[in-house]
Amino acid sequence: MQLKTFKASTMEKALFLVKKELGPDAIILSSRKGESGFEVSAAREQQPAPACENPGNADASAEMLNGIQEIKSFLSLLISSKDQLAQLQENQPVAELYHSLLVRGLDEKLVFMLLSKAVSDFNGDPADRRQIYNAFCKRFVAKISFARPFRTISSSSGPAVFTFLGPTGVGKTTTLAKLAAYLKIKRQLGLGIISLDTYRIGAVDQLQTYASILEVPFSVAQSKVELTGVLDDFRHCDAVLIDTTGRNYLNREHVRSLHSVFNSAQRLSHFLVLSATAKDEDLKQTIVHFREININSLIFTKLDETFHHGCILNQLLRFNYPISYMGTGQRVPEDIEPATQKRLLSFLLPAGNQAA
Ligand SMILES: Nc1nc2c(ncn2[C@@H]2O[C@H](COP(=O)(O)OP(=O)(O)OP(=O)(O)O)[C@@H](O)[C@H]2O)c(=O)[nH]1
Ligand SMILES: [Mg+2]
Repeated sequence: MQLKTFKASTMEKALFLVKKELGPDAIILSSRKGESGFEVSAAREQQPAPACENPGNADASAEMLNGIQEIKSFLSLLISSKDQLAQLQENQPVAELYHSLLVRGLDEKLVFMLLSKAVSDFNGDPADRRQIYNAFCKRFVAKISFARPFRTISSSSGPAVFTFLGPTGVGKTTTLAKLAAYLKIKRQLGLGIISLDTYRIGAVDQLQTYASILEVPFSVAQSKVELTGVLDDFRHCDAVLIDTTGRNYLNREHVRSLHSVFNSAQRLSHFLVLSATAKDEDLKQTIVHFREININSLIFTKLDETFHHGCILNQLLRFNYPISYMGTGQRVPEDIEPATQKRLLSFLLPAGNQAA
């Protein structure tokens, strides 16, 4: 809606200015006679933005349309199931659980859908909070998958190559170092480490330091061609870990330029590393942008820096990506753990609150 006030010496002149500037569909909101003449406030609906040839803007429009579509589908879900929603709200244990899950940062729509299904398991029979919670957890775990990306590494078929992708400062390099230590020390595998991050000052030194502590060969590549060459140098390794530059991946162009570095012929497993402290909507958009790259699994870091882990669960429920690891602190190599069902369930409600 575009709003404007017009001043003229007569009402006719003021109305003429309104029509001239806002067009014949302008709506008159108010008119009054002031000391210096007539004042008319008018409005008109904003014109839709013209179709745009810039691909960045086209992406933004597509995203906006997706967002609108999502709101529409949630509204129609709410309308079509309003009786169900009322029932959920009337049922005290269900309503309590519903609100506790929202407080933990879970998405309202996802909770509503899972909880409605959990309640439907009881066919109208009364159920206490524990029974409903258990039914909810059953539905929840059925939607989440886990990846164990290093389980199948074998030296016979050439190196297994893993990349660490994700936004700035989420812990890509630190996570790579933690997992490199695990592969080298616990699994006794022959490793190679490559840095593609020549963008940030000090990034190469940071990773090189970890590589030399672990006594793992290290190389830097600045282009697709160089990466192919370095991977060839590491062909006798069991596994190769590749660090990448952190960028603002809310900008889809950055994902595209990252993607262009990888050769589609190379068999790469991509970890998308995300911070548990990021906002739900930003995580969602980042994952949407990474759809162009064949993501193998998600890694969430900085679990220790937040009390509410709902945003992790939201992404796992929304997207089909499995979760592999979780970073729980700054210490290398200690602060990392494989994601498990038990641990994710502990994020739903604080212990002690689950059975109450
Ligand atoms: N608390 C906490 N800090 C972490 C964790 N993982 C990494 N960090 C810290 O986050 C900061 C950034 O870590 P990096 O590994 O450099 O992050 P990055 O994604 O490689 O950063 P860029 O390469 O600049 O995009 C460092 O201070 C790490 O110690 C974690 O699980 N918990
Ligand atoms: Mg880094």
